[in-house]
Amino acid sequence: MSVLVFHSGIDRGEHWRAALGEAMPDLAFRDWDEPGTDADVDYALVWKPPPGALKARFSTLKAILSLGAGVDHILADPDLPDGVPVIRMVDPGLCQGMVEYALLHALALHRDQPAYAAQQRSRLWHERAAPPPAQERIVGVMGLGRLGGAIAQALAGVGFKLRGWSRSPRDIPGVTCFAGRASLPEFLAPCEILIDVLPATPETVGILNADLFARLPAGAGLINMGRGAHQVEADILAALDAGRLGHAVLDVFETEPLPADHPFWSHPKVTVTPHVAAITQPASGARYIAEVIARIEAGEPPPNAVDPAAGY
Ligand code: NDP
Ligand code: OXD
Repeated sequence: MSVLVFHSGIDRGEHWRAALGEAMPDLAFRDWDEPGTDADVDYALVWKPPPGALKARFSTLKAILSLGAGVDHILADPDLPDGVPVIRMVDPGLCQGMVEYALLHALALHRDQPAYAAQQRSRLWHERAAPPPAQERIVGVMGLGRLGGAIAQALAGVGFKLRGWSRSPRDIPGVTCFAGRASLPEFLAPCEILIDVLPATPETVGILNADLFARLPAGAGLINMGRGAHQVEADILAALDAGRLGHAVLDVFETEPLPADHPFWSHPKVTVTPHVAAITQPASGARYIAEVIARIEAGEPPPNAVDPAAGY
């Protein structure tokens, strides 16, 4: 029987205990603070584990399993156990949530919905310029992995003209793909709506900055559903105030929770959501964890292991 220890500030442990109990009846589930020995723990399923704790407490770990698709919350720990693989979450439920969020906000920006919402608050009946058909609207997706790839395909399915950008070349039907830093200006140039779904790595920190905004068409919409570490928030505010960006939909922030006095909260051109674009669904997430553990127990290489050099 394998033993799994669970840590998360947000996902409720009892849901995961039940879901993992169903997906893997022979797995012993232990909450982070539950009394018991640490000496027999095989797997740690975690979100934002306290720095240093995985190494200090668990000497027999076979893998660290991320509760989220992003692994920056684990790799930020400078003192991880040596040689223990970190595994990304790949959950269809999470992916569906990300696709829904991207569709919701890309369509809202496309149809000028934030401006109509502001007009309603002012009781103003005013027909704004009609939007072009989706087939004439160019949307760019930064990050074409499990989530970005699905988002790009879903947006192409609605009819938008899709461009995508990744580190290595990708081939996605209906999406014009660009790869590598050198291609970033060419990728950005016509994007009227830009969606960030990149992981936070040393290469992507601060990528949403004044220089990048200057390469977009004036008035472009921005959706950051990747990580707050990507965005230079002072540059977003300056670009919005200068009309360089038309509107920003932000799900992630440099500091989370977003401080109560942050200008984003009341900025008329900013939509704030509290890092909820998508969350891992315990039922489908548990089936994935069961599959990962079965592969490791069978002596196979773990799927979706993070490349520590690349940071994702
Ligand atoms: P993947 O690892 O599957 O994909 C990452 C993509 O980003 C790949 O296409 C990769 O390129 C690309 N990429 C990485 N580094 C660079 C770079 N330096 N330049 C260009 N492209 C780069 O990740 P997922 O799709 O599963 O998740 C993406 C991120 O979404 C997560 O890391 C997390 O930060 C965020 N997220 C946010 C959520 C929210 O609620 N807001 C929920 C879930 C995830 P390549 O294809 O060449 O490898
Ligand atoms: C994730 C997240 O990485 O929820 O899954 O941010």
